[in-house]
Amino acid sequence: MSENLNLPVTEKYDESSIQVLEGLEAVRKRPGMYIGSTGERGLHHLVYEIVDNAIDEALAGYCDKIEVQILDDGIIRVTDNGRGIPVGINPQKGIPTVTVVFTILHAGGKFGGSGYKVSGGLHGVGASVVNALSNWLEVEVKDGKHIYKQRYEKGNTVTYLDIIGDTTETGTIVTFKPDPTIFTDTTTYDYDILLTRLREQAFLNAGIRVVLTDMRTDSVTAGKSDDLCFEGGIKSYVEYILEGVKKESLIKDVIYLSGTRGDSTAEIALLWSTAYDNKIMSFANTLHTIDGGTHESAFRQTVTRVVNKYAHDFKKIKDSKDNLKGDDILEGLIAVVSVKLADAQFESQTKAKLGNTSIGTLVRDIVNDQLYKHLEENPDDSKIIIDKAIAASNAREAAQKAREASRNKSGLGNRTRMPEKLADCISNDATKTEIYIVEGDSAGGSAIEGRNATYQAILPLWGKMLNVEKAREDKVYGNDKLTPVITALGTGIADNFDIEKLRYDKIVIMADADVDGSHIRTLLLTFFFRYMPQLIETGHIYLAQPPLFRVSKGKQHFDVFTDEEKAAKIEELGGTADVQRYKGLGEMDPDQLWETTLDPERRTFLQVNMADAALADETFTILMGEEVEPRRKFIEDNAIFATDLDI
Ligand code: TTJ
Repeated sequence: MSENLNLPVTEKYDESSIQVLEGLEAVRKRPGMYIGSTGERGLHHLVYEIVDNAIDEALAGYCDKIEVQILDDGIIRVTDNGRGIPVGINPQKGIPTVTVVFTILHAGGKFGGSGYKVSGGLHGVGASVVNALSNWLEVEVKDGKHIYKQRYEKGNTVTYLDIIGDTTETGTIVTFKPDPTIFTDTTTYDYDILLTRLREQAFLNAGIRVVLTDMRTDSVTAGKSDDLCFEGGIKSYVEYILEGVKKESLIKDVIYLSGTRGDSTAEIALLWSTAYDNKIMSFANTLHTIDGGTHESAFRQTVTRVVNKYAHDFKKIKDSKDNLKGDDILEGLIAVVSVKLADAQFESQTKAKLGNTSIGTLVRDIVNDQLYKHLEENPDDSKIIIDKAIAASNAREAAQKAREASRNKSGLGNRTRMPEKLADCISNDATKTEIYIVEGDSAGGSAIEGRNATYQAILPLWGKMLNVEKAREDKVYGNDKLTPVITALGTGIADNFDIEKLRYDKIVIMADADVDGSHIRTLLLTFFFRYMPQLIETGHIYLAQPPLFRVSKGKQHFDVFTDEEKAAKIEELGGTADVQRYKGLGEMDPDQLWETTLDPERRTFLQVNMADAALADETFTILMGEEVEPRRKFIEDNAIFATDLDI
């Protein structure tokens, strides 16, 4: 131990630096502006903000290991073995740089400003936001001589930057507890959410090692640990996605293309697989651009152009024949497009669409030159890619014919016959009506009896649904499980989708809280996501939340949704009460179903949103693969892809 124990670092460091700093007040007032949301997503975002700083240090070449630990009591610890945040006095502010990093709001925040930071840029962006939104945060810095430590509460310094010991090591440790008065939905970290994002970072930053460990004693994932390090970078990412979808690669090796212009770089890894859809993941400054943007559209367009050009130049398709369509060329494509640039501009509501045009040009030039060259040099690959595109084109034309045939079958113009199973509502005011898609005939029967028939339609579904991911579009049209859903909604699907024809305002999936229920929910969500994404985008899809218990005392009844609520209610009733566990929707009588799940005054719905669905889609593909066990496990772990919404 050092004799400097608990001495302030410098005499200049006086009381004036221990005060509420204005910038952070703003963060606590409007947290959503800085971290997007105060829900589960925002809670996890705090970890990414801190880890990003350590990744910057790793990218600068000074750190080769980053540890993220989930501790009890909602606490997170991030450790790196970099140089350590500087502890010297910042000349502008007159306080240690590390204190500046955690207590002064930096410009260009992810959600406030327009740009994102780039690796090698300003360190500590976002750390002050995390600090402001934490009950407490402690930073320890090892600079090869001393161990420094400072503690903050709700963003305010509460101790000096103390020297608490000596060391020959270097690095930074940040430990924080998110403030439960800010994160009112949940303060429980989800191992798999963190894992997904950290894995993404490890793939996009080749060679960086990130170790995630669940140190909690009371977690379902307690003791779990993942050591993430991918020397192959985005090439490994493409292989990982391929493994996840349980498909085979059609070509020998992952194709890798890259280039630099000015201070922008683009890296692309791709292969063609036996899948029927494509999976193109794009990133800008390691942030997933879910809505794509200039880099992704340049990639799609140029791959299409290059394959067509090659096919014509080398007489693989007849001159007289039209170009192959983008969708057909891209069928089976698995690709990761990662660009890094200064001053990234993001568009769209979710800020997940890249707008910089110059990066599109860079991607276009790289694909034009390097992919064409690859096709020339690897004729075996080229033949397979073109044959696959031709097969896709034929399948698409067949599907189009099947679709036209099925549309003409009714022979009644716009009036389609409704499915036999549908108990439709009386009103046809599509701004007020609701359709419940119900798992199982017996629950369907109770729902039909219990509903408000003026506005509520019931469509019972039964048995295992079609696995959408494994089926081609032409099969989906003929499937007897999904056809009633398509017909009842009235919109058509895919290219023929027309929201104007939607027959209901709310589409409510109602299934049990067990594995089979999850299965049906997941499959329906997959189906909507793939074939009617506009329904999710416009907020029409909901998940019903049937209660799990009924707590009764005398004539009073209370329906509750969780074990915690049950315990709280019993307590409230004086410690004793009768508890009935609802085994499933099928066992509720019509009145109970009305009271708990159908009555607009009393029910709870979860609204499915596009961001959740997009995130879910990454896993859906894995989920819907051929192997049953991982799928079942995943469904059990993640039954819900939705955010809470009381209606
Ligand atoms: C800055 O330039 C001088 C040497 O140290 C550089 C730096 O800031 N390194 C650094 C910051 N390493 N690790 C961090 C860091 C790590 C965590 C976990 C959290 C934060 C906010 C910063």
